[in-house]
Amino acid sequence: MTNKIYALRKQNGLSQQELAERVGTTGQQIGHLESGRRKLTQDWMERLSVGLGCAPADLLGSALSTSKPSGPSPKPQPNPQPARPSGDTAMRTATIERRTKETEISVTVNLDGSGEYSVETGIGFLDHMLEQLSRHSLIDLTVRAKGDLHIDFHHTTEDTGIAIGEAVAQALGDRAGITRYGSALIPMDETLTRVALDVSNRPYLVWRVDFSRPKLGDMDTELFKEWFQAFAQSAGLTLHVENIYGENNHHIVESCYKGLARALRQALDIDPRKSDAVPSTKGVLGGSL
Ligand SMILES: [Mn+2]
Repeated sequence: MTNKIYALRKQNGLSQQELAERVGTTGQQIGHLESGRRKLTQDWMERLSVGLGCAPADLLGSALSTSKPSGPSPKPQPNPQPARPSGDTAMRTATIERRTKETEISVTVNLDGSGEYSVETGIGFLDHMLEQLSRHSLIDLTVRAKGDLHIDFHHTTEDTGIAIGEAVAQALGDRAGITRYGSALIPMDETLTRVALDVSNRPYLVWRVDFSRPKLGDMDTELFKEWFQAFAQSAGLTLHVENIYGENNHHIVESCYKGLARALRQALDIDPRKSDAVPSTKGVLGGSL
């Protein structure tokens, strides 16, 4: 990290979204600024320093410096980053780089995150869905995808599902300690969708979702099933998604992603009563797919 935005934001106890609201931008831009993907110009330094209660120059330098800023200093937080609930200190994070002739994708996940995301797939609507997935699962998610969008969105959509699923599977390791099952019932205005899943390492998708329009934005609605299939396969999920009723196609697909997010949040959580055991009478859920 080449600047201290992240460290100062954590000191202030702010999410990316909260800081974004203070300085009049999006959470995604804050992510880009933190990672150095967006240049930290004088203008950005001035805006961010107001949001973070420091001097503009305090934003420069390496992360985690303890030197006191000269301006009004933010209150230190006693425990800004609570550890995961079990005694296990292993980080449930993973980074996947996936490169084919059709797509180049990198994905980073932190299963014990706070729902911070930075997503760029080149497909606006897919970005919107993956941001919902992160926000509502509390999985921190970074996605960079460059695909052959001049052909169509199929490869990029499917391969993004594969890469995010692989990252989740890798971060889960032997799947010890997880709750394993999760479900959610998600209303969005006139729409109601049910998602149930088992982090079983037995990939299976049941998809009972119909769309009345062929496209949302520039994206073919038939591609959403491809994304869910790819994700279930590579993450090792038994995944059932059913739109019970609904009319608006945007609501229908968004409720599917939010349902997946909520069900994942439940299923991936460490079960405090059984945090050291693999939740199967077979004793095994893990292993590479
Ligand atoms: Mn939406």
